[in-house]
Amino acid sequence: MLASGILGYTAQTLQSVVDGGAGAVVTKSIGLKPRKGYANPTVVQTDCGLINAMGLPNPGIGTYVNEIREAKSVLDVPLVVSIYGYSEGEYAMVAKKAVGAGADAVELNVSCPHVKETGSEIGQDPESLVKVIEKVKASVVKPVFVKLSPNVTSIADVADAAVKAGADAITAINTVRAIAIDSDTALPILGNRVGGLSGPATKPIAMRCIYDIYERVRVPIIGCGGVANWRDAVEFMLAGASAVQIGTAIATEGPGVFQLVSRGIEEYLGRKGFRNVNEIVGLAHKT
Ligand code: RRO
Repeated sequence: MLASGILGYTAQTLQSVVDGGAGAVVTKSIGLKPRKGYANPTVVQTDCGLINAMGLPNPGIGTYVNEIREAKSVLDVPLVVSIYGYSEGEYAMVAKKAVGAGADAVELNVSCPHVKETGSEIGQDPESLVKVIEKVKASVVKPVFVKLSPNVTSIADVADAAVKAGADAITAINTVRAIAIDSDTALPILGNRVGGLSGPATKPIAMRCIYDIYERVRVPIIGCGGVANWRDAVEFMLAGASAVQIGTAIATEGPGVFQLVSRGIEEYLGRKGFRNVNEIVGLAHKT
């Protein structure tokens, strides 16, 4: 699946990812009202991944429903709409509009690492998290994924609370809080100063999160964080992921990365004598 945040605004960019072999796509996070996002620079490249602080730029669901309808008319894979809000009522309203326009599922972003009063401020507080999920579940009939932050003491506890509140799947993980400083200016590089790290450096963190969550809950886990090739994807599945999302690797490998990963997984299954991916999900937990 395409991870939220990359190439996820328009039907055309989503289609380009499907052409590259993605089996499902997730949009950029959409809220109730338009949001401009932070001042540039919003992305910085490090030697182990990207740090971004976009600041949730989006046109708001009122406008974005047209893009959802357009995407549904051209895409032949499931469309997941990522959603954020500042209250449970906002999350529910956006979810309802997204599903009304054709979303096949919603992914609740309760894990943006740096936007105040939404994102991880909700995901790090089990009481708020439960309220958001219960309200969204009561408002839509489509599956509700919940995307969690690694910036917590126990992601398994958060996943457990999410599943008890009705989450149909857990996406793990959003980016890891990070900062880059320029030695010449002696200042942080990003406009927002603090951002979220994605890419290769986050893979072992995501692996541990998936592993911990798999030990606690019984809903599908969608692994996200540093997947760039089939071996990464297989390792995520062995840790407990039923599916994987790819984002940052599109910047380094191109959209064809999805096809390479899918083919590589199939070849691995064949070589090892497995009939399908279900046979490897969580295999690393066997003693
Ligand atoms: O827009 C962003 O800056 C952003 C979001 Br909403 C998120 O969930 N994760 C991230 O790394 N950046």
